[in-house]
Amino acid sequence: SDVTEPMSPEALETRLREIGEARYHHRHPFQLALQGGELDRCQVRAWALNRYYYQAMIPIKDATLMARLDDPDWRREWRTRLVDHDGEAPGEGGIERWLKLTDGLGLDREMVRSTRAILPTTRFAVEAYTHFVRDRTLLEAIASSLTELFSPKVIGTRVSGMLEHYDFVSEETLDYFRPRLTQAPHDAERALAYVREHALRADQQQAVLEALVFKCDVLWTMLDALQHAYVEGHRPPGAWDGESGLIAGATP
Ligand code: PQQ
Repeated sequence: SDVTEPMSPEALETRLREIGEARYHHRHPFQLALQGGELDRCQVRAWALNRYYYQAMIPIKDATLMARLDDPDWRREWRTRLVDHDGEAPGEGGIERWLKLTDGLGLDREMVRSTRAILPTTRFAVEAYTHFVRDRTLLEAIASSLTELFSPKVIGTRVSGMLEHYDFVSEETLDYFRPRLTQAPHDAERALAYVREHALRADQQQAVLEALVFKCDVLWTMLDALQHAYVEGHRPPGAWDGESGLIAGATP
């Protein structure tokens, strides 16, 4: 229900956590299949290939957000997110570690980095996130990162499930996720502190709740696209064919 009277920061946080419990991608059928060992190697590869685009765009999203922060203390804090993903030197950072995952699954690096074989829905969902952060208020932009409050739990379940069920993944190939278990809680706590401090009016609190719903929808939609294309078998033209090439069809 809509926020009509301002809530306490505690009550706002409770509402945010309820949204995460109900709408975060830990409930998505594709996530359940991934962690439950129900996917084949091709479907796991499709997940890693598509999710690469999210990883690649996160630092661009965070650079856009940082450019709007007029407080040097907050910019300094937000900067660590860029370093986490881009590293301090070539060969380091989260994007590089994601490529180790796609390497480990036997995907061609050039194909992955080009993003040309990802699903159109993946592209649209990730772009919607970056545009949201660019176009909405700074408060909404920061609130949209709050899904990270819920990521350590889903990452833990995903990693242990994948290690248990798939002989084609190892701890080394899933190395991407290890630092996230400390980075994500830290980042989410800071974003939550910002939101609790700045969302004081009812309309601001409503906007914050809607920003989190929006972001849950981004993540959910990315998994819907994988389910449709690679579990139910409705691959759109131009999407990765499950082996090495693309479906026959015109590419730009
Ligand atoms: N979310 C952000 C963000 O919104 O700024 C950055 C990240 C996430 C990551 O770097 C992640 O690795 C990540 N991973 C998961 C996951 O594996 O389930 C979820 C999320 C998230 O909740 O948005 C992120």
